[in-house]
Amino acid sequence: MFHKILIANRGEIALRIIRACKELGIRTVAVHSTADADALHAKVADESICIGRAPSAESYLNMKAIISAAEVTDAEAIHPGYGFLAENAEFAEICQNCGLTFIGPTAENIRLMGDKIAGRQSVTKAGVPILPGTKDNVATVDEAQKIASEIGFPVIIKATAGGGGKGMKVVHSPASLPNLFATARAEARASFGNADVYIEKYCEQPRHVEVQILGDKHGNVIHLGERDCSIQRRHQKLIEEAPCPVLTPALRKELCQCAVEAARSIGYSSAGTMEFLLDKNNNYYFMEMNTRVQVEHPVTEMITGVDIIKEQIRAAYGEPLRYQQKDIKIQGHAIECRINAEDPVKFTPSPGKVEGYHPPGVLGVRIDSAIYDQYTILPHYDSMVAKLIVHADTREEAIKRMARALDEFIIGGVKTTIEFHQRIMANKDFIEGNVDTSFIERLKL
Ligand code: MV4
Repeated sequence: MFHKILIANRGEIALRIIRACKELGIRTVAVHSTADADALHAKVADESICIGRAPSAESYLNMKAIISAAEVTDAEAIHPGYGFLAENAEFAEICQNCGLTFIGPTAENIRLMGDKIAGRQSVTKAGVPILPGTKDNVATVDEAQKIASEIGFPVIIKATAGGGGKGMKVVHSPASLPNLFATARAEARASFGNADVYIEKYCEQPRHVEVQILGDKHGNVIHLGERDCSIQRRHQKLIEEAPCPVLTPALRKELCQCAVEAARSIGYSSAGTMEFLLDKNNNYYFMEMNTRVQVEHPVTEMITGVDIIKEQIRAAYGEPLRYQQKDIKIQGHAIECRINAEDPVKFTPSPGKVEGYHPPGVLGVRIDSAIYDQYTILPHYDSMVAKLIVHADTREEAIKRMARALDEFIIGGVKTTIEFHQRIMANKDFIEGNVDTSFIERLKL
């Protein structure tokens, strides 16, 4: 096994990876910005190195500084976590060229799935259903009009280099297309440095269902079931759960098998996620693949008992998966609430000093967080400060357990979204599993 891993991230995910390394007997190197000298990940790692100033571009996205830190400390591998450099194919390549193992898929797989058109085309070859749409970029308004009328309105314009919802435009009529097309291209260029867009049939009020994949370097690929991530606001997931409350066993089997075939067809060798839209009639369509470990991976860990990060590290080292598909048993129900240091109504950031920290506990309650009493939540980074995850025998019990845990959870000194989550746990539609991706927008608070 690796002797030493550098973790190119911060916050709860850096801590999560350090904990996995400790259990695997691997030494850890944390990297941190000047502003993060007091951050927990930098304190609990075996070594820690400052890699630049507070802005991410100068530190957590600073490839040269990170590679240098790995070289100075004799680390053999780099775990990128999520965000930052996790889906940067160039970084994965640089790691390999420097003799460092990138703990993730190959640069080719990252690049393939980073191009949303190429990703769509590639899974289609494995027999995975996609929504009707273009096989190439759409360059002009005329072309866009022609395609939209063929597919039928509403359509959605998406950035080819995008993902995660940025720069997407829903078009309901030919009259509104020219402006939205131009805006989509401009936003794509501004966000991704690439104005390319493509067009798909728009699926109304879908659920977001994604399948957790684990692959290794021996050609084995398994799934760990699905997660329902329909509770989102402006493309930020707020609550995730597993399993999806509306899938029948037969449909679950089909969807998960489909995701495995798609991953196998590209020789996927790490942890990854296939994202699908599930429409009102329970038709599913591939959206995109995330070639990283995700924020919401704990709900899958809770219902399967599989430590996804440890498996991902083992796979990167070249070990075969320790599980076959038949070993994976889904047990009970898990829910995760992302707790952000934000105004619970306006969702505006609320950084500042934590004054009083009292986490909930007892059976079936897990907290992934890197904050502590008197810690100062910084304005420079993501506002997520804790993930509260519960596990119970049934969905109904999991919701009750989450409500109880939220009631116990005290994060003083800053505003948090705890009270927002309390309202959701008491919401009739949520309790009945009657949600889709526009649930939050429709919510009357
Ligand atoms: C869609 C869609 C409807 N139809 N594609 C949002 C994130 C990005 N991965 C793709 N997204 C969507 N793609 C078609 N053809 C609706 C969304 C979407 C969405 C998807 C999942 C979760 C929340 C969402 C919120 C708005 C739109």
